[in-house]
Amino acid sequence: PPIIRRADYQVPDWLVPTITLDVDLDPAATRVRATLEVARNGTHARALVLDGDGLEPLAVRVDGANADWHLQDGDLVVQLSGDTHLVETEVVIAPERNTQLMGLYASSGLLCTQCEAQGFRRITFFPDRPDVLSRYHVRMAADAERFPVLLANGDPVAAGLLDDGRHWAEWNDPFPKPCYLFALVAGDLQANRDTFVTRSGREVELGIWVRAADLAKTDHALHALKTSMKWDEDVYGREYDLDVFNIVAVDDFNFGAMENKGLNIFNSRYILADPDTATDYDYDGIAAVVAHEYFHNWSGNRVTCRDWFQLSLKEGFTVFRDQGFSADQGSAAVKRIEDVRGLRAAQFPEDAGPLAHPVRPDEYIEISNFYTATIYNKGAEVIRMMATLLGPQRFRAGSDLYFQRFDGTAATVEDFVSCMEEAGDIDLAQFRRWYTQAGTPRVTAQLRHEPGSARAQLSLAQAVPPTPGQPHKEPMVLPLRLKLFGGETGRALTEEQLVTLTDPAAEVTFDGLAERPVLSINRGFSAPVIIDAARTPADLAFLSAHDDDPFARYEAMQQLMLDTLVLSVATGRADHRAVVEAVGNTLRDAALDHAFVAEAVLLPSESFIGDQLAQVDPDAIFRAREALRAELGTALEREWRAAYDATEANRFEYSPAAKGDRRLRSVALGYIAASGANDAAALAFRQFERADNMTDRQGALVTLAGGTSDERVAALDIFYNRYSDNPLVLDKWFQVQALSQRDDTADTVAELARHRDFTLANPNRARALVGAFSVNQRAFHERSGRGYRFLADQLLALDKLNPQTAAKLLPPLGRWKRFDPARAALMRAELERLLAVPGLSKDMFEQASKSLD
Ligand code: HT7
Ligand code: ZN
Repeated sequence: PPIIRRADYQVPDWLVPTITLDVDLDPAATRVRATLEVARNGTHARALVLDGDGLEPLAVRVDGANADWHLQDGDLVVQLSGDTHLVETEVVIAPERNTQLMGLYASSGLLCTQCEAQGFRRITFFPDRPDVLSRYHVRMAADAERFPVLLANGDPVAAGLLDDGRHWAEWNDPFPKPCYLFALVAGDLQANRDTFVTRSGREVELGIWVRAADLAKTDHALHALKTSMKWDEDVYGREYDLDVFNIVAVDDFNFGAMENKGLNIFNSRYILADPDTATDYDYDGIAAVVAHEYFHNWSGNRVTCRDWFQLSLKEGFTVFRDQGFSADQGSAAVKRIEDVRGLRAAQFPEDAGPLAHPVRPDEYIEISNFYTATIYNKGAEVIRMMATLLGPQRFRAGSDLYFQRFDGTAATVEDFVSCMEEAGDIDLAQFRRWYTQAGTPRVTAQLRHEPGSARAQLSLAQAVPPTPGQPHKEPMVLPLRLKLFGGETGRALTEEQLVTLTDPAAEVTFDGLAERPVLSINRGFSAPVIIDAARTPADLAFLSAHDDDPFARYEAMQQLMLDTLVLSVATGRADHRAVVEAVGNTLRDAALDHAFVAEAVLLPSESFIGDQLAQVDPDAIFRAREALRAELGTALEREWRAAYDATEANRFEYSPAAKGDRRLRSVALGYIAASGANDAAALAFRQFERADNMTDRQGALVTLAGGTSDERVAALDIFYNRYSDNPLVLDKWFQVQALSQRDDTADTVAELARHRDFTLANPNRARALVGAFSVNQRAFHERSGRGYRFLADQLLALDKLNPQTAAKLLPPLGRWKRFDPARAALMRAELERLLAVPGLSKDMFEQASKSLD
């Protein structure tokens, strides 16, 4: 398959100022008539090329007459003589046979679209690129009984009945948009409605559209929508611009959600919630994704991307915006901890592996493979660093300038950075390397203290590792927030300062320090780097108790746990004393909020421990981690039980404090079970049965599912029977088992893949079983290699239905270089097996071939 290169970008030959779509909807045969006003862009004699994917033109007319056209690799090539023409095309498509879930497809009885990145070309012939912006007028017709609701982008214009049991509706979107933001929905839906009055007085009709039976589960999403609309006005000065804003929830969706102009389409898992079926994690995810898609109305829709290499322009910025929103709704420190944990779990391994790519990539084969943690989460960290360097006022000025200057256009990362530079009066020339160089920088920090002269010297050095195609790296701009604390008194010895490392190495001197200082560095995770600061267990334990930045306290505890575990994996000998003491101190500190305590006492994941090692030994890591868990459980059993009892609630409430209690309660339960206490399974089962909410119920189920008790089987059966008609909760049932630490998880997962409720056709279900299993380090890397075989088998089956979702599940197989030669050979063999299959999608080809390098 061809490689698309950023350097080859050319402006479009033809623009399409307006498009009228007439869509006669039917699941088996939908007729799409498109009328495009086309305008030659510049002086050239090139034909009009309209992208098409699987389309057959039934008619092509230019200015009302039959046209001179041909098909080339699925695209429609039309010879045109003048500078402006009216081009009409007609095609018939079959949404019910669309298993890729790109373009127009059917999901649980409704018809909906997904066009980002390149789905519009599966609906009609069009220049499917984000820098062609058009005004859309859409007329659709459908059976009135099966599809009583007809929605599209923009504002509704007119609607009426036809005489054959069908009805029609017309929608008009006044804002020019790229075709990836086009959407329509037809279905038997009901709306949870409300209004929002913008700060300039525009009244916006809001609607969250779902099946009637799900209506009661939409209040949280609606509340999150209104809160986000207000937040974007207050924090970024961004106001909504249409008279309606609709969200539709669908069951089959390749991603989390989609920001189509005025008509967001969501994976139902990011809309539907009630206490009985959704965890706090689900509730938080819903608010974050609702906010994210809403924020795209400005960062993505009003200002869009020139080409797909600029994807992080909208995604990195919008993630940064949604992170800020979520931080403002509860504990900012806990939110930062969660975001950093996510970055380390998903983005750091990506940056260290064969699929590493810069935040602004230089080339791709299939763009949907680039909706990655690097584009989204590292992209957000890059924006965060600019915000740190500029400070809040100048950052806001930069954002205002960007929105004002590029409103209604398709912009580049360079445009964004230039606005920050201009408004911030700052030189970001070297900083731009964050967009061009892949790989996670590593910073070594060494603090030396001379008591005699009361001076401390901090030596900093940075290195960016080689990544595919980038063997040599230049130094980056690394904003590091740091502070010194007195090792004996615990006093702050300095103010927090921002040291920006730009050279390969630098020295920072601190005077007037009679007391031995302890270094707190990269506070708030001010730079997305790996810090190697060689601090003793005692100093880390000290910081975990005394640092005045909660994030830094968490970091110190994590580092202490990591150092302990890495040593124990490497030497087989374990000294758990410092961790036990530090965790005990945290548990006994009554001033700490429970959500923070729950985060702080969690051990690093097996994968993250593996990331610290030259070669991953999954069994040794599992043993070392379990041993520490057991010791923490036993040594602090009194504290865990106290925490468990103190966090019992009478009634469900969704508030930061109640969420923190539930989180800590489940963590405490896990440690009580790890201690081997006789009553642990009974305790978990009691929690499972008495819970009035899914957080507590799932927390108990996770603990039981990892053990060998009789209660485990009972709880899994009860859970299944209770929720067998709720697909989102059944996903949890599959996922909990796929993540289990039991010895027989690989067998269980193979069995579950044959379960009557398992299907690869639904991406959520595929991810719940196959995706979860492949990140279960111990089970997936079982020495026999059957985990690898299982994944490859599932990928091959899924590739035939939905290549995009299949390709996104492949990366765990590509981590073979990190494992011992026997495992590496088995993993490579599966990648080679995939590549040898005739008809493999280009999505899978790109992921598998790059993973073999
Ligand atoms: N911008 C949206 C991306 C998206 C997507 C990409 C590939 C295939 C399917 C997709 N559905 C949605 C989501 C977002 O970042 O807001
Ligand atoms: Zn997004």
